[in-house]
Amino acid sequence: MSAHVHPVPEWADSASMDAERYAQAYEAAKTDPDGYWREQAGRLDWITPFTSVKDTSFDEADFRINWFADGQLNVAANCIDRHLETRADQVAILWEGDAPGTDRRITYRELHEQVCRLANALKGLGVAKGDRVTIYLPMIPEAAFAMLACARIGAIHSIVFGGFSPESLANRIVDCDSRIVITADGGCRGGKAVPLKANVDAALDHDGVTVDHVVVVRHSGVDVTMKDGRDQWYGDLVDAAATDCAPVAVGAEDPLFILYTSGSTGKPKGVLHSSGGYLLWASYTHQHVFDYRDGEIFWCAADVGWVTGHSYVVYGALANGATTLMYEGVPNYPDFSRFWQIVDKYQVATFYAAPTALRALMREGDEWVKKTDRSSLRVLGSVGEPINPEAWEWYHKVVGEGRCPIVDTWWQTETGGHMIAPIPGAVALKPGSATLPLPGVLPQIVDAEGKVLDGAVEGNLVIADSWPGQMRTVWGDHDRFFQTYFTTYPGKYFTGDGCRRDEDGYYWITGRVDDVINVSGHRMGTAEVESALVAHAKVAEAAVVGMPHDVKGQGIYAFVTLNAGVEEDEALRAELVQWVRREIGPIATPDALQFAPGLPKTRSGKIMRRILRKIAENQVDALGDTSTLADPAVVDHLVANRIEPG
Ligand code: 6R9
Repeated sequence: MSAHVHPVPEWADSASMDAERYAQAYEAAKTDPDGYWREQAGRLDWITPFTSVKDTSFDEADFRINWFADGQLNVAANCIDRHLETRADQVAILWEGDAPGTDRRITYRELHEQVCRLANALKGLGVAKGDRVTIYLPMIPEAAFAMLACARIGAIHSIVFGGFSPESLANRIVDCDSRIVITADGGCRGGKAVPLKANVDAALDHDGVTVDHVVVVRHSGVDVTMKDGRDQWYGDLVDAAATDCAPVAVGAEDPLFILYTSGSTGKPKGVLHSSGGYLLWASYTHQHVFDYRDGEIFWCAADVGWVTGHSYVVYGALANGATTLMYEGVPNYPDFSRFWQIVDKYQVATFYAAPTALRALMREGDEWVKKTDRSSLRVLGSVGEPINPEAWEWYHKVVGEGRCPIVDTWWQTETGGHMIAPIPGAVALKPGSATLPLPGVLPQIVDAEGKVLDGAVEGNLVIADSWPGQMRTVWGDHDRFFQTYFTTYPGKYFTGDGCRRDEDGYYWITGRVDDVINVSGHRMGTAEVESALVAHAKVAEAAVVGMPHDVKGQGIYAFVTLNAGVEEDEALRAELVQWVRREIGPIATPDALQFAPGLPKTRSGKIMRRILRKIAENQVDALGDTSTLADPAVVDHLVANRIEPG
């Protein structure tokens, strides 16, 4: 592989880690994890100091994951209170609204007051330590207030991305049995209204939802119906609440949040993160991977509905006393310069986004970028999916003018924070590679049988030992946690990703090896889309696969078998596409939907997705062996009726 190598930047000697310190830290974390993480945990304020550090095992017989287990802390106090002495008047959150010219600035002092008021209001509604609070908000400061208010009183938040449907929201409310939802009247994205409160109302009509309180932020100004005794305005509640609320001491292993994510089978899993280990990981990685420097403006463009927003818009950034920028809107509204205008407006130093957004902007041409200044930028980040070298080079040359290192960060909802990523002062870059593991991360590449492969090889990516930011369980189903991640390769955490390691030891993520697809950086289980399709009265069976997509990375291709007697036509095709959109949310909208009188199945009835993937990719010459199919003729029909994705 002769990838162009970009050397470490000239400012490496003033960076938070240079090559030598990185090598030392990596070695220390590997040989003496207790000593290394005991020292690193000093970046947090502890109410009760811990004595035990790492107490973990991935083996079935004594499976356990505990970090700093006898220590106590409060996450909100770490993100706010401890900064008040030195930075009360520093801006904690810069907010830029969807419409240019709408903005807010919240200092650490104001953040403290807002979070205390809401924490008191939640207590007044009966929320206690360990209770689950569902948050369904747009990208507004109240989302951060709500997260931190929960953390302050030891409640567990569960954020549901505002693009999810009432059905998806209801499922997530029921799964973690939350009795309270914090939402807004509506959101605004690209000048379009998002009916959040109406979606909540619809979700609460679903069976099994037992929500007592809905707290509604007045934001977009749309009309909403407020149900007496259940719904209350956020503004009224916090206005009436006291401005001081003592942070409760929580155990390091007590849960901080649940975040639902898609897997290869079944319903989305409630990924549960800890308070101590998670916050340490978010803070440590934010510091080193972005080479964050005091006083700089940090912008992570992800929504707080995803893990990237949790760890880098809120927890990592605020734990480090940063000024974090929250942007409500989209990259292309009112035009394709918007991101870079915001960079100039706030003099952003670090910009962190998903490749899908970069590819969408790249194809509009360089002028939109070049007419802005961007001289404040120092580090650029990428997350969520593999970044193709072409987009990488564009990001580097055009957006960063060759000046800013690109940190391509590989990690997952499950990992809590960055895992494989270049520390900018320490590691030379290769476009398309997430480069090297962070201290404390022990990646291995294994073959299908689990044999560890050495040297330059390709296989499946596993992590051999625990790190502090690791998820602790699947909410309500610890066995599913163990089964999903620790049984494919016993004794190791299986990531679900394929990976190549080159001759320099650099890691190149090749994408998911399970039935998870990655659409615009959003994870989707093909099984989820299939179950939405078969829930339609006219559908007998469905098989969904990913296919390459220029902008989204992967698109969704659905094969649908209709019930006997149902006519195939364009109206039904459009109806089914809309149906999925309504059932799950716009991010799950199929890019192509092909009617399939039969699906390619083995004699034992297993759908051969390998063949469907080839058809979706239009690689019909490479279908491979079809002789084991129960009825090889179905393949010819599918090939002849392939849909060109629109
Ligand atoms: C943070 C986040 C996780 C999956 C992961 C992988 C893909 C994320 C990547 C990347 C290549 C990167 N992924 N970052 N692939 N290079 N830098 O995205 O979490 O939504 O849980 O997705 O995303 O396939 O397994 P999540």
